[in-house]
Amino acid sequence: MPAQAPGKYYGSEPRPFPNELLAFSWAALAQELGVTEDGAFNMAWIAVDRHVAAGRGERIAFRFLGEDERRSELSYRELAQLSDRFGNALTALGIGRGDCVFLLCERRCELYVAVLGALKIGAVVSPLFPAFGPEPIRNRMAQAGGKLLLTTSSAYRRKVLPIREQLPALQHVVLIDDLGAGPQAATLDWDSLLDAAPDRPALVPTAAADSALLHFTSGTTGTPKGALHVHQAILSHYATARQALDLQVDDVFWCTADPGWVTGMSYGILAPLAIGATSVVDVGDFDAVRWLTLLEREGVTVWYTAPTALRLLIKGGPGLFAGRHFPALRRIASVGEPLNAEAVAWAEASFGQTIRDTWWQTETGAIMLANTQSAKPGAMGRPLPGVVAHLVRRRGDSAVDGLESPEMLGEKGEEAVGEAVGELALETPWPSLFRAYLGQPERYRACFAGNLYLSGDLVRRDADGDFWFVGRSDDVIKSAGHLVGPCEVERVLMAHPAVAEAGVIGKPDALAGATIKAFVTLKHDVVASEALRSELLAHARRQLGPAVAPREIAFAECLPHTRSGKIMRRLLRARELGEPEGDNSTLE
Ligand code: 6R9
Repeated sequence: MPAQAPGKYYGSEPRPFPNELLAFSWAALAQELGVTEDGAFNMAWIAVDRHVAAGRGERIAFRFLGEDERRSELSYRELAQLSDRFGNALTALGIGRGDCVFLLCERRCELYVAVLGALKIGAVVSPLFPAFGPEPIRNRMAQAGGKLLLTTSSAYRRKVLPIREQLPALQHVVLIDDLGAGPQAATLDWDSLLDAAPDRPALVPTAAADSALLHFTSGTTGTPKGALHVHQAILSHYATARQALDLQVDDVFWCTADPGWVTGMSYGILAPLAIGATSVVDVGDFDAVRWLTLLEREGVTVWYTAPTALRLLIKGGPGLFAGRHFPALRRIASVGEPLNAEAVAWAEASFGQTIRDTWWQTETGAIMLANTQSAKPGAMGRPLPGVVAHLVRRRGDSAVDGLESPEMLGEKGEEAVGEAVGELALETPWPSLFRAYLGQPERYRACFAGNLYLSGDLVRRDADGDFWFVGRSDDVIKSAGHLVGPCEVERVLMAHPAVAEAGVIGKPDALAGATIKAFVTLKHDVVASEALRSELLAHARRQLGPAVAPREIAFAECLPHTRSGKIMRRLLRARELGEPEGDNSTLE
């Protein structure tokens, strides 16, 4: 094992980053992106108009793929012009700096134009998952006092009309497809709105620290939290897309996330635009054959996706890959949940490419840890340049008290090295760090201790300096005195050839405090049986030892996931214990 070089957060061997990335600074990056000294800073200008000004306007920004194989392309110049028009239309409607614009529609051209147009005039953009029903829409729009909503006529009729009276701040509803349904009272039509708008530049001078994006995220308890991000976050999107995804101007990039999830905004829209790459946008949801066809036919070079999708592809069996080739694909990255080592091995066999894990949160706004050159299957990687990560233990027993000076684990002086398990904490600030939970200042304050942001994730750092996911601190199980991270158990179960996916919970137990129960789904050609159950129990016991191995294993057809692909252990637990299911607004 190589010795740790003093003062390095990355370890010394192998060097995960080329020298020019290690030497990077936020100030130099801002300069590279054309940020001037006059204090004006607009992420949409950096993402789009900057390329037009530099003579790159004819490059393709987005290639949209419709349900019916229809394709359309939008150049940087067209995106700049359309977003100007939408921005000017918003201004004409009285929407301005700091006003909140909500988006509720599938991944189609108008959504992308609207995001950039609203950002240009300093409005705050909040994208909702298109599959949300009325209640999650109402909750989020009411919290933020949304003034304008962009949606489709069918979503409007089914989901928004029933709650519109409960949204007193909502002044305008813009429908992007007034077709068929006929005009609806008290709504505006996208085409007429854009036709009437002047096509001069819509830029309103915004500043780096002005609010730009609002992403709702669910906690274990309480209402969804609206994490607010500012214009300069795009510095993080740009830097991390290069560092962690190796995204370059010539790439054909496919980020499979919907903009309703932070990944679909930071990396589905802003990062590839800032870089000047071409993004493929697929309107459809996951479909194994469609996805593989898309990767192959569109010549995707960099693919950013999530473990659940990868596991669904694995479940589809090797036959899916017959006769397919992916010569263009040079990078696969994953985010959102633990990436098991088997999925990495499968990708190496199926695509001839490893999968590089990345770790981040709605709150961090951009990737913080990533497997770059030194990909260790199953590990999340190491802090990116500009990110300083520590492992801490909160003092006091409570999850939110005792934050004043958390104990640093495995530290020697300034160095954050050495093997340890603790809560992942990041030194603040960085450009895409969230600036508020809208209207919930105490919950925001509870995320910080001194200059550290506390992530709420338990993580193990190994002797090489690689980070491994252990679990959300709130999902952690205390069984017979042992702290068990559900993810460690799930990882072992998924290493068994019969298992596609596993979700692990603690079941209250008078003796042990909690016992460990696992729910597993099986691969496509595997049949559940008592013999298999015993085999899995034995396998887990062998790998994990009796203190950590599940006592019970149940076979399931599927596991509950959030729309961003995370297993909802909280829901598995509630269903197991017959408790109320709580806030299910993000359930897929
Ligand atoms: C981008 C995003 C954040 C939570 C995070 C952690 C989990 C994210 C992960 C991962 C294991 C990874 N998570 N990346 N767990 N391995 N590579 O996912 O944001 O929806 O806010 O979720 O997701 O628990 O704390 P968000």
